Amino acid sequence: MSIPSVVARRPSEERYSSFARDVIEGLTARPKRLSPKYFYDEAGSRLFEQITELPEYYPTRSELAILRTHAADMARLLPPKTALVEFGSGSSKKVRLLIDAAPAIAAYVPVDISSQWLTEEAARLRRDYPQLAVLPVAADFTQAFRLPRSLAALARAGFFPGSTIGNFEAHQACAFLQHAARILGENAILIVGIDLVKDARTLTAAYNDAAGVTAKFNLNLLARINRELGANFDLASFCHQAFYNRERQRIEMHLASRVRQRVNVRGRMFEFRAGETIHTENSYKYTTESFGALARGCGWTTVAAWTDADGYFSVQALRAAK
Ligand code: SAH
Ligand code: AVI
Repeated sequence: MSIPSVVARRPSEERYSSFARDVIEGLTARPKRLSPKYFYDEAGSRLFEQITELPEYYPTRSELAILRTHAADMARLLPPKTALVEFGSGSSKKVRLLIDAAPAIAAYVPVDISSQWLTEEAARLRRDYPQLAVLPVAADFTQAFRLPRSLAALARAGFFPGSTIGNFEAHQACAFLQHAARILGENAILIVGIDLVKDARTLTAAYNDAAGVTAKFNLNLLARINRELGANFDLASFCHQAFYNRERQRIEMHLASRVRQRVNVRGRMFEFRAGETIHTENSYKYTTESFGALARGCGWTTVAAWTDADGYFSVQALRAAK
């Protein structure tokens, strides 16, 4: 069986220009905004990995605890000879718990926008699981992308951990769930990680760590715009802000301009008032019920839901409607 190692990689020039277009559009908007998908160049992926190990950032530890306890229950939901597609695979650490528990997983398809990081992590996984077909796809999972042809004979299931779905607005989460149903097919299982609503102190601390790693992660977005688009953001004159918006049940991350200033991006000048922010990320928090209702409205039924001992995080198995 010949297996392409990476499929559907878009030409770098195309990726570059959509990045430039989105940055210019976002900095022109009022309020200014940038998409969190652009956090993840290689430096951003490395910083995210550091975040997952911070004492304040509970989501990774909570989700890993759920997976450790319930991976066998999740494995029972998968049909024999399954290709598991992970959306936003990052370091592919969590999936190892599923692979270890589920002999049904014959192929693993990590999909990630951070292409270099993806290639390195896929190589590591291949070394550790020589029997498993590891077929990375470098793509934006919100857009159409092709799966490797060699999956044709396998059943499909999805894995979307990390509460990455929380970085979408509700309508985007719904569009993603419908898109995933088309990719995975009728009756498929999708295992999703959801960060739960909890006290504001715990939430706020998770995005304002004492070591300043989340601040670096946020500011790396400006560093990336400087690197890739030749912009002249002065990183020292912006600061990280993260707070819980209780009404909307989301953490908001912003980059606030410390002073009045002008920034040049590809020959265009963008003005900032002192205190003006660029909104860089929302991280929505759900209840088990509110996420179940969202999924139901978008073509999926909850078949099982697990939480950790603190009730901080939930992993849910959804089934695509026929
Ligand atoms: N699944 C891992 C990583 C979560 S971090 C975990 O649970 O720890 C979010 C991951 O999604 C990053 O690796 C990032 O590169 C990827 N990502 C974010 N937006 C994306 C998009 N639009 N398309 C593809 N990958 C994306
Ligand atoms: C990937 N995503 C779910 C993380 C989150 O918690 O929203 C990204 C992150 N942003 C700041 N810290 C972590």
